[in-house]
Amino acid sequence: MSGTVLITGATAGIGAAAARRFTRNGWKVVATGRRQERLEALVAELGADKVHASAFDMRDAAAIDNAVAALPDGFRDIDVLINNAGLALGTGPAQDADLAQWRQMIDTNITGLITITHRLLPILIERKGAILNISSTAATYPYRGGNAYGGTKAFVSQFSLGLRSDLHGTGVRVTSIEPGMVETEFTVVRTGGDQAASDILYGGADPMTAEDIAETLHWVATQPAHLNVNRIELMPVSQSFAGFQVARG
Ligand code: NDP
Ligand code: 8X3
Repeated sequence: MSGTVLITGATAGIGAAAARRFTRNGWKVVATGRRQERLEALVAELGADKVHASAFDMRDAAAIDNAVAALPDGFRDIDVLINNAGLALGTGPAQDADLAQWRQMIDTNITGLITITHRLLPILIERKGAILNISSTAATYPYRGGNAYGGTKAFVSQFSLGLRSDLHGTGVRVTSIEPGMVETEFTVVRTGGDQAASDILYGGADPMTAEDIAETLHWVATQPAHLNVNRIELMPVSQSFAGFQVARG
């Protein structure tokens, strides 16, 4: 089974790996992200017949509208939307957080995601397509410094379930994908460019790879049309749960 998939945030990490995974099995990919040069490199690598680059900022609703309206023949019939673009900013506790960073996470991870979803719902319904939302284990398990990021991902998980309910009877499938630690550019972005911090976090941990999540996305997208995977939570074997904390006076 193949079709056309629109992947937000395909300039790096999970989104770029998903673009490679889906094209490998004959899918056409609309690849989005802010970094035009990375999208062009993906087109050069995978072929202009397979990948259409569409550069826009998820926080710009008009840009989303324009990009969807400008999709060329051969890339308009979106069967699968992978809502992957997103980020965490900051690792400190809420009381030390930068409000602008919280707002950027909400504008990208929530507002951008619902905007492109709303824009594409008519075509997804027409094509009995699928929506695969990248949430996170941070949606379910709080940790120090997770604050607004975890909140945005809790929204994504709950929005996925709500969409599924609203789309009842349309044939559109909805899945919330909830990964734990995946080594991508995520931590470099989160720390404002601190490659050493990223290397320390992932070092020796044998984290999941972007390709692991891309494989999962492809598997979910190619299940039979009568089967909906509601949610999937994944972690590397090296990661698990910690206990509650108690402050003593
Ligand atoms: P990367 O930083 O490697 O990739 C993030 C992608 O999101 C990039 O393509 C980036 O593109 C895009 N993006 C960010 N902000 C915007 C914006 N304003 N407009 C358009 N695109 C944007 O991280 P990951 O691949 O790890 O992250 C992908 C998703 O997976 C995110 O939603 C993240 O929260 C989630 N996730 C990641 C986990 C991890 O441990 N890595 C675990 C669980 C979930 P560009 O900068 O070019 O705009
Ligand atoms: C990314 C995973 O644990 O850094 O969503 O929040 S975590």
